[in-house]
Amino acid sequence: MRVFYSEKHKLRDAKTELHGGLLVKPFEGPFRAEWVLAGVQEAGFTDVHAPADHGLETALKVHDAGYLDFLRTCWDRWEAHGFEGEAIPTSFPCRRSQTARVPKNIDGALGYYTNSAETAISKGTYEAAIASMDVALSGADWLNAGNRFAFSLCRPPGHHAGRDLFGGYCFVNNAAVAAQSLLDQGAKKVAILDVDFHHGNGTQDITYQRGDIFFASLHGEPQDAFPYFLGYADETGEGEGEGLNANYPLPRGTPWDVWAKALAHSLERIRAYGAEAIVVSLGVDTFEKDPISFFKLKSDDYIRMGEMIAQSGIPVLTLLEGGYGVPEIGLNVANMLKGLEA
Ligand code: OKP
Ligand code: ZN
Repeated sequence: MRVFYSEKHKLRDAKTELHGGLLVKPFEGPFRAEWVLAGVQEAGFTDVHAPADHGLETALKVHDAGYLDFLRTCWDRWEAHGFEGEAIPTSFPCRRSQTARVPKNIDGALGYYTNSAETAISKGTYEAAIASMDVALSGADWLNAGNRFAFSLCRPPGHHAGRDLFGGYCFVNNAAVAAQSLLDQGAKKVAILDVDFHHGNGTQDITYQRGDIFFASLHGEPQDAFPYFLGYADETGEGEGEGLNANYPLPRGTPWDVWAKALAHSLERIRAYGAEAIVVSLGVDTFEKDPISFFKLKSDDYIRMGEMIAQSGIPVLTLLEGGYGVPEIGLNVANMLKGLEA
């Protein structure tokens, strides 16, 4: 399997995350990509390629143009305003104060374009997010060329980024952009299978009304887990997307055998839909030792996860989403890829 990776992920190196009322060192940092790259190379996935530049054409089909421009200019505007810390949003268009208007003040624009306040925009964040998207798009190109598997080592992650929203450590929705590329290059129907511990609220936002993308997500139940406001089982899609959104909220302590039943069900739905490719949003924060999550998967379970997904017979583009804190994230990703090729 070909692996895509860009050194430019290092440009995303925020100093702060708002967590528990404190500004802490972010859970999502450059060390994650280093651990994952080391893990996959140790496991024999050594065919590592830098991505090609793709421009914004595909991104503009799933994201709002004003939003991408905001991401591009945010840091310079924030600095020019005279703020001394990183760009953390503090004021939001919430219930009964919604507006279609984007404030011209950068502090206001930040709140307009976010869905959560833990994620600071820092110098270099945009460049890293675009490189991460290029990593995803190069993986999609590999599938479009007729190959069965690719792994895109995306960092920063993408699945919480909505059409015009950042948050949850995400800026550009790499999975949605990759799915769009697969559709643009000939597929009629694709699936995004989100196995990160957290619900892919951004991906759901982008795909909810679309007939050409089936979205399935297995995640910690929103009553008890970030992102809290989406991810319920009764969210089934709208319009052309009616029936094409499948959420599997699961409780605290969920072990592999329970999780795997939900995976089997989601794969059955994806097969029945007739997807010609599966984009897997692979977060390994389902691991028992993950510092911010509450499932109980073990390292060997990721092998079985890959095997089950490959048994669908459908080409698979795997993208990195979350997975934090412990070096085993490298082993766990490598195990999933080994399972795919088994
Ligand atoms: C991103 B991805 C820790 C609490 C969690 C944000 C979690 C974002 C997860 N401060 N808040 O889905 O792995
Ligand atoms: Zn996650």
